[in-house]
Formats: sequence, C-alpha cells, structure tokens
Amino acid sequence: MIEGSGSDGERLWYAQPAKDWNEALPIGNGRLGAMVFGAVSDERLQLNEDSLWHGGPRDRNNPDALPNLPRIRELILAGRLREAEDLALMALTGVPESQRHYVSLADLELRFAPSGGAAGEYRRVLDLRRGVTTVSYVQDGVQYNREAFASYPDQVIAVRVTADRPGRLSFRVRWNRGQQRYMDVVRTWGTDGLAMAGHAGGEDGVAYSAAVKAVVKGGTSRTIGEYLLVEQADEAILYVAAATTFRSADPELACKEAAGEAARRSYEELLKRHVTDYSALFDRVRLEIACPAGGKEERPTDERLAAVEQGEDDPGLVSLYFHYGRYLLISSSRPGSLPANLQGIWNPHFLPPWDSKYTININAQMNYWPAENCNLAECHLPLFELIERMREPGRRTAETMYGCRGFAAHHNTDIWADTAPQDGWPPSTFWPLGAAWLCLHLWEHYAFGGDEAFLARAYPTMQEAAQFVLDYLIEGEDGRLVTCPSISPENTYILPGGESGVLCAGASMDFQIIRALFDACLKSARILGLDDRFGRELSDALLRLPETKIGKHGQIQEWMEDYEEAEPGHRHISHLFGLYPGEQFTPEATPALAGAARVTLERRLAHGGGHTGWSRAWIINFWARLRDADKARENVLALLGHSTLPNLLDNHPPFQIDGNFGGTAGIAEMLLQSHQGTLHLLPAWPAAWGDGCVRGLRARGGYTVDMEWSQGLLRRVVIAAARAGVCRIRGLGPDIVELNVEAGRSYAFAAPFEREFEASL
Ligand code: FUC
Repeated sequence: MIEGSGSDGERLWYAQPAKDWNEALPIGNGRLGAMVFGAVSDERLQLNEDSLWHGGPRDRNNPDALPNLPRIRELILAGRLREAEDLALMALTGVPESQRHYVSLADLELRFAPSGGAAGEYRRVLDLRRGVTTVSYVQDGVQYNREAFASYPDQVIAVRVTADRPGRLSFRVRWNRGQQRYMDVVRTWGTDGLAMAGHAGGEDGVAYSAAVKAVVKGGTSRTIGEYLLVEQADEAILYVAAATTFRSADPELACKEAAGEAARRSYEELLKRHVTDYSALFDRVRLEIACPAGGKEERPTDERLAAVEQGEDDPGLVSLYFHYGRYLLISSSRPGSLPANLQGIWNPHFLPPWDSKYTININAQMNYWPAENCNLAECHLPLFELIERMREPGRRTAETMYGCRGFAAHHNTDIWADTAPQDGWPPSTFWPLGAAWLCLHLWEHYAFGGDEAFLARAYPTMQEAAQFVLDYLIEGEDGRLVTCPSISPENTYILPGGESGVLCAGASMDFQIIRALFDACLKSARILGLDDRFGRELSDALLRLPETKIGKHGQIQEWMEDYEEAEPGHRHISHLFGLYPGEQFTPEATPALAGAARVTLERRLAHGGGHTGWSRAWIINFWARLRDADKARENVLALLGHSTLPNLLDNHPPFQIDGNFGGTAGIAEMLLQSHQGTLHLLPAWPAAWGDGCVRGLRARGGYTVDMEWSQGLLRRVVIAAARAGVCRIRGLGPDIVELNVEAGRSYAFAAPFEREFEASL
C-alpha cells in the first residue's frame, strides 16, 4: 500500500441519503440492477432487468432504399445535398423509424415504521472491493443497518436489514411501477412474499415478472393486500428476483425459483458466494495513488467531487473513479447478460433518453474500452453475443437496402439486434458502418488474449462485416473507393457557397474504420491460415482507399474535402478514430498525422468541445495517445468536475454511462499502452499525481503489467507473459527493450533498469 493512499480508497460514501436518482448508488450483476437511495424512513430500490424492453423484433428495412440508392448517390456526388437528403429521408430511413426501447422494471419500496426520533450517525457507502452497498444510522438509541448486493452466482438481489436491539425492526414492502402500474398484477406469494407480473408493451413484447421473499429473524412476516409486512423483527433479509420471456418461458416461476433457492442459503453464505465471484474480477487490478495533501478519503465523495468542480486536484478521487468504472462494467456486463446499454442497466424511465439502447457510432463501443486493458475480458463477451445476433438481421439490411453481401448495421441497435437505420435525422441516420466498427472489438479481444480458438470463431463475423464494406464502396471521380452515402457522425459541414450538409461521399472516419477492419481481417486470416482470395480483395481495396488528409488549419480533415465544420466544437471527434481507439496515427510512425490530430483536438476544445461526458472521456484517450500527460490530467479533472453526478455516474447530461467507461479506459491508457506492437509504460502519467503503483493492467500480446513509480520516475516493473514471444517495451530507458519471453513467466525490472530478473510472484 502506498503511503497516504488511505484504506477508504475504494469506497464511495455519503453522509446523507440520496435526494434523487443522481445521488443513489448502483448495484448490479450484469442482468439485474438496482439504485439504492438509503432514506431513513423510506428505502427505495429502483430495479432493472436487462431484457425488459418494449416491443418485439421487426424487419424495418426500407424496401425503397435499393431502387433509390443510385439516385441518392448521384445527387451527393453532384453536390445537390438538399435533394439527396430529402430523398434519403424517405427512402433510407427505417420503416418504422425507431428501434425498441429499454424499460424500467419497478421500485421496491420499504417503508419503515415511524419512530419519532431523528436519525444520527448516518452513513451510506458503496464498497467497491466487495460490491456491497450499506446504509447505517442510529435512531432512538438503536443502530440500524442495511446492506444490499446483486449476486451473479445466485441471480438475486439480496437486502439485509438489521437493528441491534431485539424486535425493533418493522417495515412494509411493496412494488411500485408509477404510471405503468395499471398494467401490472401483484400477487401475494405465500405469507412472506410478493410477486408482480406484467407485459412490457408493444407487439410481441416481453412479459416480465419480479418477486420478493422475506426471511425474518425474531419477528413475523405476513401479507396484507399488495403489501408485505415485517413486524418487530431483529433482522430481515429480502431476496429479489426478476425475469422476462426473453430468457424464461415462465418468468414468474423463474423468479420464485431464484428467490426461493437463494433463501435456502444462509445470508452469510450468499454474501460469501457473491464476494468471491465479484472480487475474483475486481481484485485483478489495483491502482493506488498517494494523496499528497493526505486525508481526503475522510471527506464524503460528493464533497470531494464538489471540490474538484471548484478547481481542486484530487488524485485519490481519480483512482476511485477508475475503480468505479471497473465496478460498473462488472455490474452491468457479465457472461449471459445483455451488453451494457446507454445507462448500463440502471434506468428509471419507461421511455428513457435515446431509448437506453445501443448507440454504435461511439457510445456502445466506448462502454467496452476498459474491458481488455482493465483485465475484464469476460465482461466483453455480452457484446460479442449481440454482434453474433446482429449477423442475420444485418445480412437482410445489407441485401435489401444496399444490394450488398455481408452484414451491416447503422448507428443504433437494440435488444433484438435490429440493424436498420434509426431515426430520420440525417447527421446520424445514414451511416452503415456500425457493424464494421463493432467487429473491431472481436479483434481487440484476440489481440489482448491471444486465444486462437476465439479468433477462429470470430473471423467469419469480421469477414462478413468486411464483405459488406467491399460491396458498399463505390468508385469516386478519381478512381478512389468511397463510402456513399455517408456522414461523419454527427457533424455538419459547410460548402464554399454557404450551403450546409451532412451527407457525403467518404467521411474520414469511414476509411479509418475500414482500414482497421481490413487489416484485422488480413492478420486474422494469416494467423488462421485462411482465405487467400478474400485477402487479395481486401489488399486491393486498401490500396484504393483515400489517404487521411491534413486540412487548412493543420487539422485532420473530417471529410474528403476540406470543408468548414458547422460546429467546430462538436462532441463527436470521429475523424480521430485513427488516434484512438484505432492506431493509425502515432507520434512515432506518423508524426505529421499525430501533429494534425493535436491541432484537431485543440480546435475542438477551443470551440467548447468535450461538453458531453463521453466526448470528454474520448478526449482523455486522445491526449493519452499523444503522450500529453498534462492535457490528459486536465481532461480527467474536467470529466470529474463538469460531467460527473454526485454518485460518480457520468452526466451527458442526463446520466449516460459511456463517460464512466471511457474515462476509466483513458486513465488506464495514461498508465499503459500496447498498440503497434510495443508496451509503453507510463506513457502519459502526470508527475503532479505523485507516487503510486498499479497492478494487473493487461496489454496486447497476452501481458499483465505491474508498475511502481515515485518522484515522477518508474521504479519497478513486472511483466507477466501468458504467451511466448518477443516483448517490446518502451519506458524502461531511452531505447526500446526487446525481450524474448516464455509463456507463464514473469519478468521484473528495477530502476535504474540495468537489471532484469525473474520475478517471484
Ligand atoms: C449520440 C450522441 C449523443 C448521445 C446519443 C446517445 O447520438 O451524439 O450525444 O450520446 O448518441
């Protein structure tokens, strides 16, 4: 432990109950989630189940797309943008225009018997080491404690309420679905439980159920009407389960089985099973930053955040935020669950912002940026399952709308893996590269883990995404291959005559994604010994893609022509895909492009960029890749100070989880990079954050890295190799160190780094 890092470095804590959702604390097991509010007299658990979405699957592909596609292309290439947009709005939108939306499950309300006395010594904590949230207070001389967690092994949320004096615990429990309550049925379940059932609405939508069962010590439980009553108890444990027909033929039965089985275990055993499962993931990584000022952990989290908003630096809060991002990923994306959506799983709305689905022109991808480098590769799997499910609908989209082979998706997808365009909003709608970008996550998973069996399964999916792109590209005037129609998500350009437009032939980001995908396919085919013919098609196409251009401001051009941006401070910075998450622009290999990327960022920021949480988080990753530690630090503090809610969830606004994940990935990227075949140790870590250490970060090539630094210098490094190979390391001295590594061995280096010895781990 680093001196001054404090023992509370992995806890969020508050001295008062949450006054609204933005102060409540999230728990989750990937599938079930709850926001816990912690009021003294009325506890509220706002619950979610990941598969509760309105409506069923539909084929929304517009049959008029293909016949009108040549005309739309002609109009775009002729610069007749208004006409192109007008026709696209009719012919290229989905029919109907929108995919399905996610829906809140319900509130579970606990109303405690009034006691008359005021509560003191109040404390509300989220313990990231154990994945448990607690509320404690003293009232009328009685110490009350509540504890809640969401168990992955037992698929329930467990809540334990205790009083330290016999018989002082009395409360009633009920379900509340607000304005949706007219659609539900609540049934008593024996004398100690309540079940609720309903339908999420819409054609072929899912039916759901939720159940709560109480196990009481030293008192009684019974039901009256729609209420469950716990009376004069010492302790009560509530087991909460939820299910939908997305996975279970009989959700009510599934809930009763899960809650019933959990209730057969002792609370201690259930908690132990949860902590063992959860901490096996969480404990893989540890970051400790010494707090030069010391003692900040003594202050409640919301006060620390408010101080950062006022301009204070708080490296301890940065590491807490980093750990929180890992906590949130473990809690919202586990094997068997759906991927983390725009709100992770924590959404209180029946019609949420942007439907709380998957926006795949940046947001869903950003959710998974920390999965590999933060050593949570399993949490990446739900995304891959969704990509698999998108293949069949994506083939229909590719064929019916564009006459292409392969599979395509636009800028959103939903629970049903819908791939047709979303909305009728030109700056985002007419962009068919969603699947191409998503498939790069398959490659990244291989790049980090090196699992060839996985790559063999993933390659056909990547290949199909590339197949669509090959067919979708058309020859531009100069013989180059271009995407058309396309957009640069979600920016608008201005033509020299003053007309503005969004539709274009060849947005820069498209080529950066396509290059990355084709390269990944070529490398995969080589590794797997496959596909010479397809590989040749890709290599030929790669030679004909437009090169990235540097524009009149010295910036990376966002479009093929050097147009002015309508919003130079736009939140999307799509044309820097090649800097991050891509690796086409690097200070070593392409210094001119890296320099232009810096100008692009500076321009965006000078015009108010980074105003959404996720945009700010992306900017952190960009600066980390440009090795600018001070700028990276400045933007981490801006993310905390301007785009973070009191419960440390990201504030788009409103709450959107991508900023948490992008921010966590960015902090990891400041500590360690591994693109372009080289591990780079502390590439962008600010000296201002003092001494520290990190353990368990993952690097491409199958490496796990531990580091210690002090007084701005790296002191000790341990690199564990999962695979044999040549490990290239930057940061151990002036030159790159090349090391032949054996699988299963660890290599340690101590400053001044002349000595390498086998680590005893
Ligand atoms: C994209 C972004 C918005 C928001 C939405 C969910 O459209 O441009 O800022 O994040 O997705």
